This record gives sequence, structure tokens and C-alpha cells, in this order.
Amino acid sequence: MAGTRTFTMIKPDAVEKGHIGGILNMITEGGFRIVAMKLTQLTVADAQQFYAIHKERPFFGELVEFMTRGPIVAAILEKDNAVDDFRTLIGATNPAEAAEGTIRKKYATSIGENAVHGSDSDENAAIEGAFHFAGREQF
Ligand code: RTP
Ligand code: MG
Repeated sequence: MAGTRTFTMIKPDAVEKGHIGGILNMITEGGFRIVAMKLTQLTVADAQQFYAIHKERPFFGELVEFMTRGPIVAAILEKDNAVDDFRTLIGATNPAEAAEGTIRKKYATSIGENAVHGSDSDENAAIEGAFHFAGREQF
């Protein structure tokens, strides 16, 4: 079976610190196949749209500023049970609560600057992946 898909971003904090390689290694070791990938940068409008569900939250402005301050790695990942298994691999939003062996435990610095994004549903994975990648860029 080809497997299901999720969408991820290596966030600006992790790119700045040189953790692209380490995080991609954990993703591959975790059994995910990279089916699309690029270095890109979110505009303010992109980030506001991407995190629109949080627009009334007190941290929204800070979140948009953070996510737009530098390049990110955007990627689509394939595995059986991809969305849930990737959320398990990245760990809790707050790295202080993230389990041992998770990407956020190793690379996140705070609840705001937490190194990686993972889609929270199959529907959002499809929307987020299609935002960044044309069909011919997905393998
Ligand atoms: P993500 O969407 O980026 O994968 O993260 P998540 O599901 O684990 O967490 P979510 O609740 O969706 O929050 C989105 C991002 O907002 C920032 N945040 N800051 N300062 C704060 O209290 C706070 N809470 C959330 C984080 O960057 C979080 O990943
Ligand atoms: Mg989320």
C-alpha cells in the first residue's frame, strides 16, 4: 500500500540553528518517505491563513512573526497512519512536555519556537500540501 500523507514544516528556529539534516534524519528513520520538499519562506498573509484557527489567541501575532522571520523547509511525508504517527514523532507542542525520542524534545526551545509543524488531520494535510506543491512536484 502506498500509505497516507501528512504535511510538515521545519520552522525558522530549527533552520537557523542548522537542524535541517538532523530533523530529516529522524523523519526518515521514523519510517516516513519524503514525497515533496523545498526551502521556502511564508509571507505574513500565508502565516495568518495557515494558523487562522489561532487568530483570537494571545500568541497569534508572535506566531506569525516567528513563522515568517526566515526560511522553512516544507515537505509532504508518506507512511501508513501518517498524520497520527507524525504527531507522535514530533511530540507535544510544549517541548517541556515532549516525550523522549521526539523531534521537539531534541530540537525545540519553547512552546512558541518548537522546531516543526505536523498536520492535525488528513483533510488539513491535503490542504497544506496542495498550498505548497503542484501535483507534478509530489512523488
Ligand atoms: P503546529 O500546528 O505548528 O504543528 O503545532 P501544534 O499543533 O502542536 O500546536 P497548535 O496548538 O496548533 O499551535 C500552533 C503553534 O502556535 C505556537 N504556539 N505558541 N506561546 C504559546 O502559548 C503558543 N502556543 C502555541 C507554536 O509554534 C505552535 O506550534
Ligand atoms: Mg496545530
